[in-house]
Amino acid sequence: MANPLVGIVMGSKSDHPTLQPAEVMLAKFGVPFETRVVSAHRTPDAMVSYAREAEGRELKVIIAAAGGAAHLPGMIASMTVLPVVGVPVQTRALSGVDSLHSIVQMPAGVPVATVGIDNGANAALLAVRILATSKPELAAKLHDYFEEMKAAVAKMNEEIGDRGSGIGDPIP
Ligand code: RP5
Repeated sequence: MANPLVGIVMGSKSDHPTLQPAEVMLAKFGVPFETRVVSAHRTPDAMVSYAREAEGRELKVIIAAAGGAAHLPGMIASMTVLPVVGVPVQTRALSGVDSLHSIVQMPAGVPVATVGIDNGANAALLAVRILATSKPELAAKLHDYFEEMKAAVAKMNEEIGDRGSGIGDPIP
């Protein structure tokens, strides 16, 4: 695989289901990435090394997912100038609102672009958009993706059809 442009990191392997759609999306756009477990609390030294080395390794965007006391995205953003996209992971106790509040409430000066709870796909799409500002081929693929979404919605409307005669029936 080519040198990764996007670093995907997560606080635990248990976060991977949230990030799997991010991997699928990056692969769809042909963006090379790497995936690592880097815990802010269990392996703080590894987190510091990862964040400090990321720019020199020519990563361009970091996607960081964490749940609960989700410090990983913010701590990484405090140690690199690369854009960091935070993904709040849904938790059992507090449904991921804890993760969301922890990731989104960064102090002025250290931004983390935060997507919705468990929305790994949007994290990848935001990373692709960032990369596309300097890669016209990715911008072209994003335009194609818009067309795909448009076609998907048109198909939904075809399936719904004319509801005038079937009000109350379930949509097939
Ligand atoms: C966080 O604690 C991780 O990001 C994960 O979401 C959560 C639980 O981790 P495990 O106990 O499943 O390893 O640091």
